[in-house]
Amino acid sequence: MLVNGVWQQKWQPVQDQDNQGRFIRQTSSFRNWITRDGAAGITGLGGYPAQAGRYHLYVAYICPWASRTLMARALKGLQEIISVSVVSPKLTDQGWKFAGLGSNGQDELSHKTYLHELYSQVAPDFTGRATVPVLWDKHTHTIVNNESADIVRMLNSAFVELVDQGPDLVPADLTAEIDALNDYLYTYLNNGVYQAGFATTQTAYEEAYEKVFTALDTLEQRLSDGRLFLFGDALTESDLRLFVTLIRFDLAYYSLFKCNRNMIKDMPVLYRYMQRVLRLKGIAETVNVDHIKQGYYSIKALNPNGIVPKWPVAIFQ
Ligand SMILES: N[C@@H](CCC(=O)N[C@@H](CS)C(=O)NCC(=O)O)C(=O)O
Repeated sequence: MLVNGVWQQKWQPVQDQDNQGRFIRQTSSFRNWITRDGAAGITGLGGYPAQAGRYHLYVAYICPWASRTLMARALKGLQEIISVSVVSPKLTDQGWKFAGLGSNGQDELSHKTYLHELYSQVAPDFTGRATVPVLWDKHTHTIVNNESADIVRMLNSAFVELVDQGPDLVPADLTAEIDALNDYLYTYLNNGVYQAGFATTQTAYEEAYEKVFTALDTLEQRLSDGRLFLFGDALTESDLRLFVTLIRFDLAYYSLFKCNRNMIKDMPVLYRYMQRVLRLKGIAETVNVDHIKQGYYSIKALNPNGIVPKWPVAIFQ
């Protein structure tokens, strides 16, 4: 992580923990908004109007938070409007490394080697983790936002005058229910699996494990009335949040994070639901199984020798 803009080598014991060994995720620090006309958004400064070709997303395919921004970009037809760089899947001693698309392995856009260099360029005294996703403004060379929840909402509504495509992921009449379900999904499932994986006490692990499987059982039940998606026949933001965890579950969370009561393939309703979302236009391109495997099993704190298990499971069947 960065401390006062300087990279610290001892970053791998991932994130923070409380005195019971529970994993605590860092809160995001760049919270500006792109809006239709550049007016200030919910949490941040204005000055970021929706424009084609101006913004860029830095993502990792392994990262569920980054992947939900990629899903929103695909569903809303913004591939030509917002460009993307994908970092290398394996976490290095200096965090995320650009995938070397430009000559000499540097990012074509920033000419940097590591993501943390982007953070310290923008905020020379930045203290915190250099996380993906990063929404970057190519005009002012700055980070607009590094909170995926905000980015998904911006992509849902800010660009509609440029491209009016795809579902409204947060319809006004469902916003409160979506927010409530999102909170539940985050606490019990999206972050729950990480809390199981990064727990440093048996109690913290078992607490997280119970949350994860309580959520999966609840969702299996909710979806078993024949509905296509969490809120009925139309896809919403909550579906993006559920999908990103489901698609990584059998590949990484079941074994590496010890969420091993059962796999998603053993939960028929959730498995069919996952395949349904995966088949939506543009979604399969946001899932890179090889990156997911390589990336998770490169977390040294959990897997010091970096052995990547063999997989009997084909999630695209
Ligand atoms: N609140 C952030 C969380 C992002 C996050 O935790 N990203 C992870 C990858 S899944 C990361 O970049 N970790 C690098 C680190 O912790 O040093 C969001 O949802 O955008």
